[in-house]
Amino acid sequence: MFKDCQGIPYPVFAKGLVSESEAVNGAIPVGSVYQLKVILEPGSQEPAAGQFYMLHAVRSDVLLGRPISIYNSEIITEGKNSGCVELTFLILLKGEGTRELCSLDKDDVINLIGPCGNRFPMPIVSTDSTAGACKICIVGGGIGVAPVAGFASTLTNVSYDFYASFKSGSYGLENLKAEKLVITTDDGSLGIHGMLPAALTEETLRKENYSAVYACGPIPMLAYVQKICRAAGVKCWLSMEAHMACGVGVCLGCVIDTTEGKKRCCKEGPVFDGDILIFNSVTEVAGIKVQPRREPLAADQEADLSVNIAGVKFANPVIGSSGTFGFGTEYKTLFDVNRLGGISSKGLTLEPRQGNDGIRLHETPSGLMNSIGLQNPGIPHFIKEELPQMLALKPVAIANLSGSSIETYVEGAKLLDATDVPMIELNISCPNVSAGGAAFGMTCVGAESAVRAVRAVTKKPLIVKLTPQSQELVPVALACIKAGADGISLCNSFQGIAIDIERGVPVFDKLKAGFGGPAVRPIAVRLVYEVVEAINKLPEKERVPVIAIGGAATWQDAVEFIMAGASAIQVGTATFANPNAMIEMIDGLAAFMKRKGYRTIEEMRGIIQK
Ligand code: RRO
Repeated sequence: MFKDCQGIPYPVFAKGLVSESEAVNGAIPVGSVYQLKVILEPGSQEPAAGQFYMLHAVRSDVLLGRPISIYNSEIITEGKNSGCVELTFLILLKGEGTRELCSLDKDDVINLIGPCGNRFPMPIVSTDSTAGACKICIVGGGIGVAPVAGFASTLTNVSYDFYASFKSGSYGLENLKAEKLVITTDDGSLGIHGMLPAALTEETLRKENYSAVYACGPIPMLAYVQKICRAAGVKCWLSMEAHMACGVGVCLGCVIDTTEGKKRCCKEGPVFDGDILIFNSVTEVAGIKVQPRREPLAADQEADLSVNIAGVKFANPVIGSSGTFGFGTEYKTLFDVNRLGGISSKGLTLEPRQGNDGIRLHETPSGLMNSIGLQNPGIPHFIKEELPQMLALKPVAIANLSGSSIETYVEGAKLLDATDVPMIELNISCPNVSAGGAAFGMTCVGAESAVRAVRAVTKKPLIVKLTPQSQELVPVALACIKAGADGISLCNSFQGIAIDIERGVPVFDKLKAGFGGPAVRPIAVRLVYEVVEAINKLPEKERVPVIAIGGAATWQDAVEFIMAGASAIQVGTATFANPNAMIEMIDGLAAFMKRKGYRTIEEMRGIIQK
């Protein structure tokens, strides 16, 4: 047993066995909150009320465990697990990590780090009968009910009132022995219609003569509890939540602001003396600035997803990325490709090419390396065989033009110029060829000369696809615009090396290979941001749109790129794993814009730039 001098157990790394996992009754929407019971190994210690565990499924697609508060803990008294600790957690389905935890089945094994953090201080019970009431007040908001309900169930000889606030419905209140249980719901589905202030105010605190308040819930609710407690002169203990990686105080990711400086939620918390917590204004949540609230679009109004790129109208901003979508028809039987905004062809050269020898694909955690080497049927073949099929589809057809020299780029551009293809994407960023490709995109001089030469032979809208490998990416982008680019797409794949450690050789014949997929997304978002930031400084008539490329897989990723300043998003690797990824992206984008009141992509575009 590891405990500190106050008897609070220290965390250990352990395996637990799931004994029960089911959706809780009463939560709305149904299935949004799960109850997970986990049996710890024999000899494990019981946690104290207020502590939490980092929970991580053994087979998991997320990197880190998720901090989940204890709802209940007890020692099993019968059966083969007699003497073992059984923990109960209530888990709100929020993202991938919690979805995994909620999908666990009985007898699944789970990794736990815990119990973590401090505990709720026990109320002081007065033995002096003349001292008056010492009833405490317990407040839970949403999933924050779990730790405070867990705390309430450990109280003996202490009377308490319990205030529970939910958006809709209620859960987690079954074991309470409150003198008074007050429920509020935002939608009026249960109890008092409204939020916590509809039931608990400074006056209530005074009238009920509470000796202390214990609360856990959303930040605005805790800020309110702090405010009324201060006004009424009542002590409050607030259980806080923060993003964390380790749970044991080393990652320093979960700090929150207090009058005594930054404190770690996992170590000095999660329960804090309410007096020391600093809550910021309504334009911030947990220290993070937020955009002013927007009204959703009317029920009968849909967001307009269409975008105009270099004079070409796209029905929506989602484009199948070059090299991952062939010529548009290959995916036709897998999903409705006509719903896409655009399709960029495989990189094309004047002459047909066989591409590279050896291994061409290599998967990494969250990424895909490739060394295809510009295999393509050649532009004349493309024009005769593939382009007509691309043009017959609804999405805007984009011809991705590559070459090994200025001359071959120019000859290819001339051929494409004579077709009906509505847009050319000039690829000066292929990482996998010995001549041309990324060599042009690395420097301003190289990029400018390629763009100028191609611009001279075609009036078609010209998007230039850049490499993230350039040390001067922003100047390269500006040089392309100066030379006549109508838009920029970035970024092509990053360069990486993979090694076959058993054979002691590089995985790829050409040693280096292109690297893309979700792993690169945050870097791509930064590069898009920086290029858009530079473009925004140009005179208005010289500004061009930016198409983001780099690991986008979900609608949330698309929103992120648009908020960084992109006008559209190309999706590559994600389609291989989930052919529906782009459809889900379009639908999710529309739903998000409706919910957030964005009528057009332009209204949302670049909002973090402003
Ligand atoms: O064919 C390729 O190896 C390739 C190309 Br053309 C490109 O532009 N980007 C990439 O990652 N691979």
